[in-house]
Amino acid sequence: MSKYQHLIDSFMKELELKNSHEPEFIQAVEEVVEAVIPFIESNPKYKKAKILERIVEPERVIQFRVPWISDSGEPQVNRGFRVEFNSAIGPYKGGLRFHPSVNLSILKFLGFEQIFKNSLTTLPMGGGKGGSDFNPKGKSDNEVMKFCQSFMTELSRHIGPNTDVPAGDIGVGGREIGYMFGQYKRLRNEFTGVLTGKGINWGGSLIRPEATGYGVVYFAEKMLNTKEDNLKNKIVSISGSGNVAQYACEKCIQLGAKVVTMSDSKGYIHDSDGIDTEKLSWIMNLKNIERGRISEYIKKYPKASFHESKSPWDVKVDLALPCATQNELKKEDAKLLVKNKCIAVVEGANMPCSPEAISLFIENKTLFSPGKASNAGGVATSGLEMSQNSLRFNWTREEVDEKLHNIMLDIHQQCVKFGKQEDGYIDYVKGANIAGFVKVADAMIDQGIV
Ligand code: NDP
Ligand code: 2IT
Repeated sequence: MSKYQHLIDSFMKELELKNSHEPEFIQAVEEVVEAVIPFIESNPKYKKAKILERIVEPERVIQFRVPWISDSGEPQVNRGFRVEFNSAIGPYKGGLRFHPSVNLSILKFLGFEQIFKNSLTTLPMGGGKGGSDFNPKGKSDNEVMKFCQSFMTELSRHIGPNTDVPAGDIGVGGREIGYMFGQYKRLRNEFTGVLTGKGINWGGSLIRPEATGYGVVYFAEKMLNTKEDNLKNKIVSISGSGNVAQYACEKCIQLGAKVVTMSDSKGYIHDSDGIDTEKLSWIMNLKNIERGRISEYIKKYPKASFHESKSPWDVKVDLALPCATQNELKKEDAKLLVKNKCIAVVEGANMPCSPEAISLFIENKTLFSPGKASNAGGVATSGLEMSQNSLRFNWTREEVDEKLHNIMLDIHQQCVKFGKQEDGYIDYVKGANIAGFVKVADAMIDQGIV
């Protein structure tokens, strides 16, 4: 146990009292606090300025009613949110999630993690997150458009290219960003970079759709390089089959690895022959155009199997990339991965591994990267989209990809700087949290008590 445990415990006790109905938020703070309190104890200026106490309070939380009318003519109502968490190093920046599970706890955890992730990207972006408990599944395009327009009618009062720049997340992709951008432009009569993840013909950046998944795999490759290893011929399990999972799979294939699983909330498919480029493009069409279920894969590829209501972590692999959602990989799953000699677990989703699972990886010296480091390529490329919008200029695919690659290497370097242990093991959780914290904390000190 850390000699700082009593300080960590008393900080967490106070936080839990104030946020007792927010388990995900408490979980996200605890990870940061465990890494940062020992660092703060040897850097008292942060303690004196009460940075930790201030950084866990969002600068602003906006909650609003989102009324809309379904195709059958019935009035509907959802809850909309934007958590503007921290603007010390730039405008609030972070995605919007549309999923029935969305509540304030989930958005505060995501907004809080976004502060440190955005800091790690080296770009000037503060932290924010928003969304709604709206469920896009089973809705017509017209219903999704009606919802997005109503959601943006209120959100537009609070955001702007120099204030707060939302993007996508679970349930929010190109279609939803398009409808929201259209409504913002109509209300404000201005064409600005107020959202990222825009279409390529109207201000979007090349590589933004691919960026999170590609970034995860660039980061994974770098982690393996620290062990004089690489992705070639590695067996990989991926969870999820959405944006992050699809492009993580694509980059794994390009770098010579074999991806054997993908999943959705109903279960996972296992294809021991590997998901190749042709199979992946079938999955992309299924998920992005037909909006179908991953279980349909076994009808098309009968040699594969479908495992209902299960996660893929019982499959023996060299690398595991959880790319679906929070707390999808628990202690029991971690035990199986460790037993099966998995070399690295690289988070593509935000907080997919439970704290107990993470402890197990670190105890066993399994390479482990937290999402705030390994999935930062998405928001980093959003930052590049903002720069291109300001310049009124577009970089080529190769230029953006190279910048993304360099940013992921830089993040890796920052993790090594603060996370390398005496025995050479790199504690990426410690490294990412301290590196992300320092830049924001220094900016907060410079800007006074605001
Ligand atoms: P998508 O909506 O494109 O895909 C989400 C995938 O995760 C789907 O396969 C979905 O299955 C599955 N999923 C969602 N909720 C659950 C659940 N409760 N249990 C099991 N599976 C679930 O989202 P993204 O790919 O964009 O996001 C995935 C993760 O990556 C999230 O944690 C997000 O915060 C994170 N992330 C995303 C970034 C981005 O740029 N998009 C950037 C950085 C992180 P189903 O279809 O059945 O719901
Ligand atoms: O979690 C994330 O980093 C995202 N969903 C992307 C945010 C962004 O602003 O691109």
